[in-house]
Amino acid sequence: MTALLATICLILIAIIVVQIGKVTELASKIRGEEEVEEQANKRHGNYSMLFMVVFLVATVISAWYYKDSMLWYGPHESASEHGSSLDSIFNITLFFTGIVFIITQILLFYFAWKYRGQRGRKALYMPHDNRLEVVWTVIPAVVMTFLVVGGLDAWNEVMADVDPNEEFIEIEGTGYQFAWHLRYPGADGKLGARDYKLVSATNPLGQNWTDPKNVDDFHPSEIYLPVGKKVRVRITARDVLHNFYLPHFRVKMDAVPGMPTYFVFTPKTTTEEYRRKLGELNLNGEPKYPEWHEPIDPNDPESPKKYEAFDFELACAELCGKGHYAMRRVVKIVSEGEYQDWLSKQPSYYLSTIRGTEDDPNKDMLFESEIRERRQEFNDKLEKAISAEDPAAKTIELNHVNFETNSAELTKLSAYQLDNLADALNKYASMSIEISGHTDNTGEPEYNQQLSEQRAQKVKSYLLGKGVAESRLAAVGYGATRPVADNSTEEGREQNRRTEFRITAQ
Ligand SMILES: [Cu+2]
Repeated sequence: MTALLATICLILIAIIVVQIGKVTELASKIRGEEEVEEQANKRHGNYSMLFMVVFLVATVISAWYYKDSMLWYGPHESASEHGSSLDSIFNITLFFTGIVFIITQILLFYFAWKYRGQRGRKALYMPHDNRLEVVWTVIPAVVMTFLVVGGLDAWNEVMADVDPNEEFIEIEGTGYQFAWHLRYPGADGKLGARDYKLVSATNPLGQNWTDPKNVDDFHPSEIYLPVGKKVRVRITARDVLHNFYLPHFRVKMDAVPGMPTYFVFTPKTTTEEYRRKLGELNLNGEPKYPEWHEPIDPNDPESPKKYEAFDFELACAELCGKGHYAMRRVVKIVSEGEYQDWLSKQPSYYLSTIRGTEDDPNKDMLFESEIRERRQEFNDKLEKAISAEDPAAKTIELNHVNFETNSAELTKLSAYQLDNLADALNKYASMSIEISGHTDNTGEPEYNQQLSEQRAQKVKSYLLGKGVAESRLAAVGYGATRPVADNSTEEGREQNRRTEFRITAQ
């Protein structure tokens, strides 16, 4: 029905237009063509002047109205050092192009009005004018040179790589469909080597675990950075083209598979400072940016205000596939103290996920730091046992002493803890110990008894080899008779298979 009415309306409008045309034609025949045409020209000229005024006023008003939504104004000020020089390039360019825009629009409409068709006026044919050519070539050339040189200067500042001798933080962002994998260098400050051939389910970045620089690298879910420190971001991609975009820091760089790119920037505003700025009040006590004072959930007026919940963010600025929108990560800019605090809580990816598993190429060795940690741990336990009054507290489990399956052969890495024990026995010359072997309850009791004895003996011989007197060492096998945990679970059985020693004299 509506469609029918609309069609009828359109037909009627068409008929009216045709009729008006016919009336005008008849009227011009009565009054004479020329006069009518001149009047029409004058009317059209006036309309175009009116259009110009409305159009320019609307342009200026809308630019003013939306200025706070633009990246380099008001609430969207740059939060990085180089960002401010990019913003001023934008402003200068907008200033000059704005002037040219307004002047040319005014002239365009003014000339169209002034030189509208009039009786007796003839067009002036001017094939060439050197002076005019020079004017409109030289002025734009000078302005363009000025803008381009200023732009180049900003570009060089933004794109300058770090000097290897200066202090900076290097982090890495790897884009894949559809997320960012972030990597930090850990305590050594250096990112470890990668090889795409090593990429697997457990090694998403293809880190080479034999490179010691990889040992402390960690993979956070958010970007944390201290304010005022130079940051170099290494940017790569694992599948298709992505784009590493930090809008508030004016950082934007393609992430290209097979070709690492980089960007250097220095954050100058912390997240907290930026939130405060967005929530600022003006002199009358009213919000300076009212849109930032709205609740984040429009249906819940009690929810936090937008400025309170604000976070810097990392996005992908390449249309990389249908899950592209999901490539968001929160960026937090904090004080140096908060940053160090956060750093100290980040677990190394290798040590927490790879170390000791099938994928660990370093299974058969200990890192210096691990040797130190284990020694410290052993000595602490020993001191505690020595000073304990309770006889039950005089027993220490040798938790890093292990044997090959169903055998009394010590594993290679057991030597480290046994050496700690030998050192302790040499240090406390009057100390005697009883070494005891324990098994779980699977298998025949006789076999377990025998195996536990052999294992205790093996530890004893090791210590004898380190120069400890035989009179200070006893070796006993207890089989499965002294469990410390439930033998019905695999976890419990693992705890029951153990080697201990008890201080019998000190
Ligand atoms: Cu992407």
